[in-house]
Amino acid sequence: MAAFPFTIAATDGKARTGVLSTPRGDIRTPAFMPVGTAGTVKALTVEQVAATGADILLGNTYHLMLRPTAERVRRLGGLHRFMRWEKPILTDSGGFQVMSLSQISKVTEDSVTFQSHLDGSRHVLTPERSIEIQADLLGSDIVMQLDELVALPAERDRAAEAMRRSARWGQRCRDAFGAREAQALFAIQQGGTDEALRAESAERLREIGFDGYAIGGLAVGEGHEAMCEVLDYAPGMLPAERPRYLMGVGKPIDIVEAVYRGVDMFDCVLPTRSGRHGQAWTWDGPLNLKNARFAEDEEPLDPTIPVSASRDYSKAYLHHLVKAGEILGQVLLSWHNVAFFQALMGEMRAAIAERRMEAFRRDFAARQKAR
Ligand code: PRF
Repeated sequence: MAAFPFTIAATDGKARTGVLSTPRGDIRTPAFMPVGTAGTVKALTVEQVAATGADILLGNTYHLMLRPTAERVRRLGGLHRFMRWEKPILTDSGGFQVMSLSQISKVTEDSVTFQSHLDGSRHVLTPERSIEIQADLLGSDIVMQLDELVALPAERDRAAEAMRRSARWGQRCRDAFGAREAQALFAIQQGGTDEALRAESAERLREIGFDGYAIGGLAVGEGHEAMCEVLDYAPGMLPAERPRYLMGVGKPIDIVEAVYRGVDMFDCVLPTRSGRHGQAWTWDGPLNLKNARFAEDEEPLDPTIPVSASRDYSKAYLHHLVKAGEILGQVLLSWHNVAFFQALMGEMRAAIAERRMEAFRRDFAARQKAR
């Protein structure tokens, strides 16, 4: 029995729109999950995040286990209560963050050992410990399996080894997770840019059986074209009746291309990170609010997006805040960007339901390139 019902309301080519139902609320797909790494979507209150229309946030095992520790979050009532977000949370398992953030890491068949980027202290993550942290201590709604990944370009043997170890860790995560009514466990496909390795990964994971399937190991330096090539075949290797999640992606154009190819869920730090650096995402591509051309531009970023950051503040004011290094500039641009990403997902859900995804994709790509 699948933990969370996933209802596909409409398809258009390979693209799908539907709802993943959880006890904490519905997730409309295609969905974008703002990243709340350390128990906060950086610079935003949960009320501001909710106003963007986000149905679900992402949290990180790696960061929370180091600070304030998963045990402390548990004592304080779990991650939802701690950060005051009552809607669904998906947590990443830690494998990717260990590789990208920790000072030293060593992977064996049993575990990954790493040194904290905060204070150099030594920590161990096993598949079983990652599940305990996510499911029992943080209280995540969607738990990700622990995986191992390699930086691209990788030797085929290295990519194969990491993919097979990830599949074995997937089985250990499945066993540790057991059967739960109110929480779901997602697998992570690996295999680099090799079609046969991706197929083997998908087959092993399908055999184990999960509530959803992620595509991992992309957006790690291979470039947009190479990623799209993998996305031409990878989603189709995963069960059509369960949600497919492309981890850590991406730019609006990457997300549109992935939805077109059958992906249902996304997460990325881009809207908040670029907001903190003075960048605003729009239908006409990214704007750098530091640019002098906005100094006396009285128009808002987008009057159709239903948060004040997008609708009510002038670009001239945002330009001033960014130039002056004011913290409110980071808040408003982060807020606008998260709201823009939600608006983009909403437009794609409508385009798929109305069977005009092909035209949406073409028009979107043309407008993003305009600048
Ligand atoms: N695995 C995990 N988290 C991730 C990734 C992955 O491959 C990626 C790759 N883009 C982002 N986040 N566990």
